[in-house]
Amino acid sequence: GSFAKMLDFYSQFNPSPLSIKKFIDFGLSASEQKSFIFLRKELPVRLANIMKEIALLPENLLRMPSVVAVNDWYIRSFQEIIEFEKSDINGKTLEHFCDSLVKIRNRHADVVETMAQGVLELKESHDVDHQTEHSIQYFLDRFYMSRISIRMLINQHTLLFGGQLENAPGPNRSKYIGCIDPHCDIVSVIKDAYENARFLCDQYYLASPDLIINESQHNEVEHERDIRIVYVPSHLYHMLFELFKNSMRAVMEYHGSVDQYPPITVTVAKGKEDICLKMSDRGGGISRSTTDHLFKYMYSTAPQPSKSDAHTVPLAGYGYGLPISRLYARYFHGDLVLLSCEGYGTDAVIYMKALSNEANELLPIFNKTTSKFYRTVVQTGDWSNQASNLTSRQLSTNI
Ligand code: W6P
Repeated sequence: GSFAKMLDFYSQFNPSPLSIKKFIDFGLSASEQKSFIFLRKELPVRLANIMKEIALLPENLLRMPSVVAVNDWYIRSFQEIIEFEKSDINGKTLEHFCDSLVKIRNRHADVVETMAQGVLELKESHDVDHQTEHSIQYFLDRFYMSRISIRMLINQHTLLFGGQLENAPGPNRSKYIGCIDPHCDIVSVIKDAYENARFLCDQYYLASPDLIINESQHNEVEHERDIRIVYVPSHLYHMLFELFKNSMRAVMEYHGSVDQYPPITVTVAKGKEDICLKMSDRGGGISRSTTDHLFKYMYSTAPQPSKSDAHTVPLAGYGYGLPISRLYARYFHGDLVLLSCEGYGTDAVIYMKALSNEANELLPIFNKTTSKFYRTVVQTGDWSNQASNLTSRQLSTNI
């Protein structure tokens, strides 16, 4: 059928969210053939759902060259996958499918930066009103979440069946199921992210704050030493690395040249429902009004310092790091929140589901009501938002 018809067809289906437990069960028992049959439907469904939503973007954003490029990548990838719709299933098809997935993953490698560029192009050529900004925020959260989920599916299939070391017998056999570690040691991911952020920090500031890790003493559930979780270590690393960079920069900038910098403390706690990581810095904090902005794409979008600039800050700006990190947390029904005390420091908390069967993918669904969000005007306030002209004395006299 024609491209538009296929897009319409697949966009009518809702994506099927999988839990981490389902990913594991699937990875342990399913055949490559079964995975192929699932993905040749599920990938076009997820692609079509988000492509329909791209089409709802404000026209002037859709016309930006970077957004046109991203849209073209999606069209090409969608077409490549639906080629397999009626394929006979044999060894050759399965191999070709794996190759196509790898090609698609590479094609979409720079989507985040390219979309950010598109938003910049819009900002530089148009006045962006409140409503447009709101739509873009709503869209990018859904768009990037969709991308995270599609890459998760592609990674699972190619790692499980792509014939790498992963599946080798003997000592090279990984304990991972695709990109999931069924016994992810949280503290080692924290140390890894810390060391890599510290390397950048030392390079730029010639010093760095120490790290203190508190593993919750009241390990409610098991009484083992290390807190472990069934999770995607690369997602956790991504969030922690981003938070460490922010905390280190804050500490170094706030304390100037001193002998001792206050350490960054990470508390790890495991409860019945949640695993929480709280990272606390004494970097002077940020105002409440700034905190609200740190997850906004439009606020974070600033021209990148040129790569040739020798003074480029290695712990570079907020960029899209925080909003994307929060999406990683939310992807499996966790969250990432910031709580800052201006004049003192900042706490960042990562929540994760402790139970792998509760860690379900959180996926954007396209339907008739979705388009309303792109047209509806931002709710007008029904709370006062500035000081009244009347003083409290006048008020009390009036009463
Ligand atoms: C700050 C600002 C910030 C953002 C994210 C994480 C930690 C911190 N610390 O001062």
